[in-house]
Amino acid sequence: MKDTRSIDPASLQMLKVARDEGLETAWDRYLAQQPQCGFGELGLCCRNCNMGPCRIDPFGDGPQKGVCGATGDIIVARNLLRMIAAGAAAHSDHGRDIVETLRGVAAGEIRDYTIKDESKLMALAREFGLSTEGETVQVIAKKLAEAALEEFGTRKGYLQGINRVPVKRKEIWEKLGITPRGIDREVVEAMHRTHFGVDNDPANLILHGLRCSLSDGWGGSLLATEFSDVLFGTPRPVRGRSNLGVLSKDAVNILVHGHEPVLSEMLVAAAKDLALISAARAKGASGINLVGMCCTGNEILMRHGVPVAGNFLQQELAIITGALEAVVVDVQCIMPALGQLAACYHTKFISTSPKAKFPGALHIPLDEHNALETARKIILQAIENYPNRDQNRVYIPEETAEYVAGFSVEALLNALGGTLDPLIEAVKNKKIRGIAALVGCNNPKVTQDHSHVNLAKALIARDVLVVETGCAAIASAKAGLLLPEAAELAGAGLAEVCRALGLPPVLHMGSCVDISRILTVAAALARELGVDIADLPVAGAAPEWMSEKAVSIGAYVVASGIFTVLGTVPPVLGSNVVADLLTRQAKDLVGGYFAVETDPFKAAELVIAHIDDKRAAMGI
Ligand code: BF8
Repeated sequence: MKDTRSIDPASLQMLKVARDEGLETAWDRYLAQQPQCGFGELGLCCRNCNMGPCRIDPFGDGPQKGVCGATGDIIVARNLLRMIAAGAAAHSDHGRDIVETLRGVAAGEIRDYTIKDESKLMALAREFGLSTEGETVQVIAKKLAEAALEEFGTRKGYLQGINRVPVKRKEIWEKLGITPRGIDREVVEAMHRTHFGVDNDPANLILHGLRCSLSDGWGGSLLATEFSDVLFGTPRPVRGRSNLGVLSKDAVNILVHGHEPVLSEMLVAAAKDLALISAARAKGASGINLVGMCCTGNEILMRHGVPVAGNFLQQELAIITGALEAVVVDVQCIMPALGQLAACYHTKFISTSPKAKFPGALHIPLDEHNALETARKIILQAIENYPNRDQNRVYIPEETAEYVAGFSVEALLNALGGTLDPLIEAVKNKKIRGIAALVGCNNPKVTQDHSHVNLAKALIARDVLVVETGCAAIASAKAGLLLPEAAELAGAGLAEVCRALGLPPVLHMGSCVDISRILTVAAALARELGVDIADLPVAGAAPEWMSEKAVSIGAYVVASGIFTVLGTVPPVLGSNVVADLLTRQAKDLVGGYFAVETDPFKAAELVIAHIDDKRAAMGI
């Protein structure tokens, strides 16, 4: 019988190895959870106070109210707002860490990093209204970082990032009272409103969810992206390889997994250290092979072309290759199962963030003030571990595919010759029908990569330019869609544009916080055309999403005016009121709205119909 857990041959091979070795993965644990809690699936259980937990009977026979009197509509809306708040907090706390690193570098307290993109630093300083005249780079960087830290608890009215959006969009947010004021403030207010006995109006709760998510997209995520570019360099097109076949049979394999580039940048530098390479050789290895996974993988892939071993559902499979000397993690999307699994092999599971400790992990905290030394220490741990590898248990799938990544806004503009005009022209003359942003995770509820790859293929075949981030982009990398040669899979118009500009039809724009790059391009296109973002022939999709961060992303993309298709069902179906708000009323309120479609081919039709509607409305 066909194994429907993945379409990725490397993953399928590793799942066979897992079965033969009697090892469990997320797919097994997902099966063991069946049937999953129906109340939870519908969003109808509430644990917000200790009179509960309460749950609402969706069939109408049992209780229709919690002990406090909360209806299903209130409970579903409160639960969704908490998901958004958690997702926004994760992205934004990541952003804060990057800003604080820049502040430390500028103040001379952190010495192992330098400012890699001074012109971006200057551009951001101007954007923040800071005077740069006669100031040193260090002073400007310090002022900028301090101004950016203000964004988290600002009292000046609203977030700086909002100034990027067209006036029409700002007016919509103002009218609805959802202009984000401060990043931390919106998250705190979300928690306050969902505390017992505060906000009990589903629409009011959802509107704050939109505001909270906007503080992520146009705040925390935007700062994470922009300040990472300043510190580590703005990505430029770069070639590399993807999938588990990037692991080496004879080198010390180190997998970096998580999200923040602060440590992974140092690991990239340390892995080139000749003394460490010699130490690896002295242990019988051919060298050091640093590879990435998930979004920290995307960060170093975008800036250095570091190989990416896979996306979210491959984190356990990478360990099961038996070829990893170390898995090094920081924060987010790291399965707590990794410690126990690593113990079945010689693999060292190393956690590095004081915020994220795991069972079975060796904790080597990253000290930003001594970051290179921390990175060297971690790499030495992996080198020391190489002789413990049992080569008889090593199985590395051969699958790899080349990618071209690194499409920051600046790189895209560069490819277009310095302005958005060629892109606008191509859209106007319908060589490019529209633009779709495909983002998000893997989820064992659906076949790994199936929806990502098939949705991307279906869209490019119909001349929709696809831009991607996160695990969606890694799925496309593995499927060979991030190469200029993939233009042959595109419709005639898109293929012509790709060939003329040397671009792939699917552009990798970075990690999940880098969806802010996509927002920036959408806002710039709208401003150029004198329209609102909601008027553009643009759509979003999260075909295999699973995390709370993805809920925040979906919310800010919709609140920014962009129609978004979800490929896994969000826990809101317990409330017709909330489902109707998200899938219908949102269109009138903010221009964007959600659809849920689990079939990627049907999802492609929804995206294309939306794009065609927008084209017709614009008269193009
Ligand atoms: O932030 S796509 S599984 S890795 S949440 Fe996580 Fe989802 Fe992957 Fe990156 Ni984004």
